[in-house]
Amino acid sequence: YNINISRSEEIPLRRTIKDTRPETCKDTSFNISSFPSASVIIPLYNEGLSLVLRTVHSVLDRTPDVLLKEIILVDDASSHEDLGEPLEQYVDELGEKVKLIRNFERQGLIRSRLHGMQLSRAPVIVFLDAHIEVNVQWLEPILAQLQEKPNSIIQPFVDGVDPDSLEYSAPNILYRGGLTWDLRYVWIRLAEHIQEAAFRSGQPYWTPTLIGCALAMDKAYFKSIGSFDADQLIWGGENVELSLRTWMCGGSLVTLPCSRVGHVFRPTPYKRETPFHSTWQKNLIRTAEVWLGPYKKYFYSATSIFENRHVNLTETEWKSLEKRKSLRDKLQCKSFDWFLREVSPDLHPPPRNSMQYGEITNE
Ligand SMILES: [Mn+2]
Repeated sequence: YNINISRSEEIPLRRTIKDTRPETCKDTSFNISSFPSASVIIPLYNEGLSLVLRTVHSVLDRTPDVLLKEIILVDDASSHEDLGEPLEQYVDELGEKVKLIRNFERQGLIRSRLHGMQLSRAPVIVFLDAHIEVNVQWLEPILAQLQEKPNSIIQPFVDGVDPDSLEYSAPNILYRGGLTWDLRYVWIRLAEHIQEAAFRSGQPYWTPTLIGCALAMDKAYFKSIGSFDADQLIWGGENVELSLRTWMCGGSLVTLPCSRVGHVFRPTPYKRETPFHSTWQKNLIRTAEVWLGPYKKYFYSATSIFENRHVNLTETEWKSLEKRKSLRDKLQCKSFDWFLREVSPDLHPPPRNSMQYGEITNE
């Protein structure tokens, strides 16, 4: 599932990319001396080496030195040989800002991010996938937003990088992140007039859910709302859990049209196996149990149509949910009902007296 390295080497690890920001962003100047610095945390698991290096170089090249505390690469026990010694040697040559730490055993994306965060030294943290290229002046709008509203979690505007040609391109629409009853992230196209206004002003706009490949936050705030659920497994659903928790517990999620990062969209090994592999499914069960309240029945109805419907939590896993429930109570978070009404009106509950939930397919 990795991009063929020899082919992608033809595109240099450091390159000029298309500045996809709305025009208005290009005139903005920032008083960066007042900004906090950021630690960029990048977990990787059997990623194409050139993709990892392109991610790292893009951050080094397009972030003011004074704002970048460090880049922490967290290798999640990859088995690819070029992520061993060759990566280590390369990282050594990049100077002391770039660090490489390794998990002895596979921990998954979620715990790798938490591991990186524990070692980070800056007040702001940015989580990036290992197949990203950040664009011009990507960090400054994030830091400005966090300075103004520390209780927001930021999603830069996600552009696309083509998995075959590595061509960088912006989608021609603006979107918000939405939600389905089986707790998947979906793209919601914004109304034309909202898109136009956002393009014209470059102003931040809110989003119900995060896509997950790039996110930034004030570390103290992130910890205060329970960072990630460390009992979630490997990968999947952590973006939805964090989204619901942030909104319901008094924070907000915003997307910044002026902060652009390109993400390589491609099938991941996980997604290839089944749309809902069992660890992802378990993570979603955790999310539904803690955050959906009486609406969780719709989640269970919606997921029963998928292959892995027999997935269940173990007794220990059920027990570990208590920590998250008491966190929810301690933070006095609002109800899912409130979330539906105020944040995600696009997600309609099925009619109250409905008898079946499913889908119709053509043979
Ligand atoms: Mn990704």
